[in-house]
Amino acid sequence: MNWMTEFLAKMMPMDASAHGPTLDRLNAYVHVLMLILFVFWGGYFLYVLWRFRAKNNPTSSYEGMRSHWSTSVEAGVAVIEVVLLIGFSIPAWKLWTSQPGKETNPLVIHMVAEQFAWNIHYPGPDGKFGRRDVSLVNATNPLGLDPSDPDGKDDVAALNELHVELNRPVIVHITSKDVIHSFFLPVMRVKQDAIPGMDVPIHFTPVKGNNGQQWDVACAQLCGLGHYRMRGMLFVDTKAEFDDWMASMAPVPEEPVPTPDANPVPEATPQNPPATTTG
Ligand SMILES: [Cu+2]
Repeated sequence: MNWMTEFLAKMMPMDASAHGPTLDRLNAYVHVLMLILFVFWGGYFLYVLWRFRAKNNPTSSYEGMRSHWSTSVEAGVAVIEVVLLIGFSIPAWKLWTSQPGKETNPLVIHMVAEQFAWNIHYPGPDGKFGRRDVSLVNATNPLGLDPSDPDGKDDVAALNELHVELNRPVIVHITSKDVIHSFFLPVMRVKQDAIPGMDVPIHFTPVKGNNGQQWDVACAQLCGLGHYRMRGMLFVDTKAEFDDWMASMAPVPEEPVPTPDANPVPEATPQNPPATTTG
C-alpha cells in the first residue's frame, strides 16, 4: 500500500503532525479500495455491454435472473459494512475524541472565528481563561474579554497568528462569532467546523517546525465575500521561541501598580463605620 501513500503524498501538503501518517495511510487504503472497485465495475460494465449486445439478443428476456446468489452478495456487503463501522470507524472516532491527558501538559487554546479573521485566546501564565461575553465584543476587544475578571488579566489575544510548541500536544476549542467557518491546518491534518454557539475541541501534536516555510491557518468553509482573505499563519516554535513570543504579547497592565498611599483611607472599625451612601 506504500506506493499509493507515496503517490498521494506528491499531491498533499507536507505532514507535520503526530497523527498525520495514520490518517494518510487510511486515505491511501480508501484510494486503493476505490481503484479496485473502479477497475472491477468498469470491467463488469464492458462485459455486460458485450454479453447482452443487441445482435445476439434480438428479443428481451422477461424472466430475468432466477438464482439467489445476489442475495448472498448483498448480505456479504452488509457484513463488510458492519466490520468497517465497528472495527474501524468507532475506534477511530474514539481516538479522535479522547483528548491528551493532563500529564502530557497540553497547550489549551480557544479559537474564535469571525468574518474574516481568526481570534486566538491564550490563557496566559496562570493557565486560566478569562470570561468572555459577546456583549463586550467591540473593535478593540474582538474576543469580548471581561476586564473585571481576574483570570483574564494575563490572557493573550492574538489575531491570525497561531503559535504552538514543537512536540507539545495542543487542544483547540473552536467556535465562531457569526457564521459557520472551518478551521483548517493542512500540514497538521486538522479540519473542524467552527459553529456559533458551540465549543468543539480538537487536538494534535506538531512534530516538525516551520523551518522557514509558511504554514496556513485556512478557512475551509465558504463563509462570505471576504472568505478568500480569512487566512492566518501557523508557527511551530521551540519552547524558548514560544515563551519569547508569549512574553512579547503579554498585556500591559491597565492600572498603575499601587504605591503606598500618603493619605490612607481609615480602616472600618465599629467606632468608625465605613461610609455608606443613603438614598
Ligand atoms: Cu471563514
